[in-house]
Amino acid sequence: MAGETPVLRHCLVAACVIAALVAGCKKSAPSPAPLPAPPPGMVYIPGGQTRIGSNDGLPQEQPVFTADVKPFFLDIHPVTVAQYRAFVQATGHITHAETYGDSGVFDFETGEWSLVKGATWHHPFGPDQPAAPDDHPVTQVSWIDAVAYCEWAGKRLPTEVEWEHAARNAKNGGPTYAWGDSLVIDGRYMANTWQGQFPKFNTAADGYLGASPVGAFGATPLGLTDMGGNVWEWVDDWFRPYSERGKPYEPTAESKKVQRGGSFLCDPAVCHGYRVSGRADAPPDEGLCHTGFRCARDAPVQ
Ligand SMILES: [Ca+2]
Repeated sequence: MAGETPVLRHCLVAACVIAALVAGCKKSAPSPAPLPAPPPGMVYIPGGQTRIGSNDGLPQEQPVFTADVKPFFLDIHPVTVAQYRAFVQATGHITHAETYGDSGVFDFETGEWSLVKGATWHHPFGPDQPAAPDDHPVTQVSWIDAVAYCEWAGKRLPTEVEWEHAARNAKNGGPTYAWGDSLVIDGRYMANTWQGQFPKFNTAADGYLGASPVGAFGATPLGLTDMGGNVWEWVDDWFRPYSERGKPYEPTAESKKVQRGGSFLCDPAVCHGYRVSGRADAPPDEGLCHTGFRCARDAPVQ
């Protein structure tokens, strides 16, 4: 360049080098990896640090703690009667309710629980009551029956932390319910619960006295349904106070497994279990007419 001084030349060279580096950096900047494609019927749940429990909830939901969750896949909805039938037909599995010959049933007339002979996953309220529709969540399955299904399907039960993390939409916080802050949004019930006064007066204003078809309620931002109400869902963990987390635990004959999500029997004045932090517990061999489950599967870490 005519009239160019050494200093100016150096500056121009330096500017060119910097521009090239910037361009190079832009070209080599890694683009976000695509999220793993979920298996059919499942949703990808991102991992991360998550808050578990509620300072406003029941004592068993306290103290609040944080946990690191790896990404995983979770069934969109609870396992259905049709899905469970396929498992039984393929494996010949016999549930605890069938082995015992009776199982726990809630009577909407008397408002009481009792053991009913012949109550099983296909007739959850007893043999003289209607069969469970194929698209309803399977019930009258024990924790062990649920584990057997998940293993057959190449899956596993979610942990309690995973379940709540998914209900919180992997947001490390979030609203009271998996779908938002209110049970009724724009005049529409977001979950199948109890309206009226438990245990004898149920208006069924949400359209259902008992269970409802999966997917009818509670679509969440992550694409899950039924993460509150309809049926309680078994998760993997033994039921323990959160204050005992991390301490050694040896299960006994009295130990119980955790259930999450609440059910169609939840009247918030008595049981507000369909909040994201709600917990219940039951013996691992117990089936009930309002208890089901969904499965999870490990996902690649991004
Ligand atoms: Ca209902």
